[in-house]
Amino acid sequence: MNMQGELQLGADELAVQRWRADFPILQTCVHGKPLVYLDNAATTQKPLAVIEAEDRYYRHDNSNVHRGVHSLSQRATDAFEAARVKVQRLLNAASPNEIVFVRGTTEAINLVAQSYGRSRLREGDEIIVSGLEHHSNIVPWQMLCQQVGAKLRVIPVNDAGELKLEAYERLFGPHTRMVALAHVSNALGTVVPVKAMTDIAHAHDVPVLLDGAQAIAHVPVDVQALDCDFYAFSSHKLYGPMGVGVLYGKAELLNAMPPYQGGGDMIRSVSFEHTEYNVLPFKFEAGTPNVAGVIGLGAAIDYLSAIGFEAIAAHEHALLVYATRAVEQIPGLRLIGTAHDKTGILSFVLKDAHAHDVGTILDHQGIAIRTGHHCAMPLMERFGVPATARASFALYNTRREADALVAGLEKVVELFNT
Ligand code: C6P
Repeated sequence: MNMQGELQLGADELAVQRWRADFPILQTCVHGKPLVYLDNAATTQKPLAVIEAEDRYYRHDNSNVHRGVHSLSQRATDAFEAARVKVQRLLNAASPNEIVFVRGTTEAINLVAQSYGRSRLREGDEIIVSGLEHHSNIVPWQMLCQQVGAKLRVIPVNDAGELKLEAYERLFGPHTRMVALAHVSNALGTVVPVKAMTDIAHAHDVPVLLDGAQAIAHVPVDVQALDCDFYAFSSHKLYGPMGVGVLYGKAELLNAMPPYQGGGDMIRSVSFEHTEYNVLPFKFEAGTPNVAGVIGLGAAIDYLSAIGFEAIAAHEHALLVYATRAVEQIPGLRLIGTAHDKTGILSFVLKDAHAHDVGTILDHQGIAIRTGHHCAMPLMERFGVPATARASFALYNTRREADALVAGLEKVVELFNT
C-alpha cells in the first residue's frame, strides 16, 4: 500500500457528505445506532438515481426488449441498449457487441468455462488460476476440468497476499490453455498486476479472463489497454442492482464460441432440423433479461461518472491508509493481506475472538462487516485461518465511520479480555 504522507482524505468531507445523502439506506439505523455500512465488497448500497431509474422503468416503460413494435417495447429496448453503450464506454471496449449481459460475475465465468473452455480444452490441458481466487473463479474451471480431463495449476501467494510472479511464469507449459485471474482479491483487497500477467500469458499464446468483481468500482478498467480476452463483473458491486452482470469478450473470441444457453432472442431462425444463432451479443443472451436491472446499472454508471472514478479511488485510498494505521494499534489484531497495492479492504483476525463473534458484536453497534471465508477457502487455508473479519470501504464511507470500527473493535478486545 502506498502510505506516503496520504493522511488527508482524497475528497473533502463535505463532498462525501453530499454523496452520502444520495443513499437512502445510509440514513437508517440498526439496533438503534446509525448504520455504518462496511460490507461493500459483498454488495454496495444503491443511490437514489439507481432506485429511481428502476422505479421509472416499471412505472412507465415496463415491456420486453427486442420483441415488440409497440412504443413501450421500443422505449425499453432503447434504454436497455443505451445501458450497453454505457458499459462499453466504462470498460473502453471496442464495440457494444462485446458486452454481454448476464446475471453476475459468477455466470460470466461459467459462460466462458462452458462455452470457450468446453469447446477448446482437451484431456491433459492446463488452466492457470491464482491462490487469491473467489470460488466463482475456481469451481467453474474445476467443473470444466472434470468434464474434459484438464488440470488446474495455481499461482502461489506470498505472506503479504501478493502473487508470486516468478512462480506464475514457471507454470506455463505446452498444455497451458487458459489463465483466469482476479483483478482484485475480495478477501484481502490485493490489486493484481493483471496487465503484466496478461502480457506474459499472451507471450505463450494463452487467453486471459479477468474476474473484475472487486475491481470495477475501485480501480480504472480499460479492457483494450489491459488487452484481456474476457472481463467479468457484477452490477451490484458497482452501486447498481443485483441480478445483473457483464461479460466483456473480444469479438473475435465471442464470435467463434458456441452459445452457452439456448432459447429466445439468441436465434436468427429455428426449425426442427436446424437453428441459426443470432449475432453478438444476443447469441449469449438467451431468454428475457433483467431489463430493469440493466437500466439501473446504466444509471449507476452515469452516477459514478458524474462524481468521477478518480475522486472515488483517491477517497477510498485515503480512508484505507487512515483505517489501516488505526486498526494496527489494536492489541491482538493481525491484518491478513498487506499488499503494496490494495483497494479499501481490511481483513483481519483478532486473538481469542472468532470472526463471527467480532461481526455480531459490531452489528450490535450498527456496524456491518463481513465475516467468514469470503468464498475464498483456499486463500484462508494459505493464511492458516478458518475465517477473517472484513471491513470494506466505498465512496460514502467516512473517517468517522473508520473511527467507529476501531472503537467497536476495542470493545470486542475488552469483552474478550474480561
Ligand atoms: N464476492 C464477497 O463478499 P457474484 O456473486 O456473481 O455477484 O460475484 C461473485 C464474485 C466473484 N469474484 C469475486 C472476486 C467476488 O468478490 C465475488 C463476490 C462477494 O466477497 C460475495 S461472496
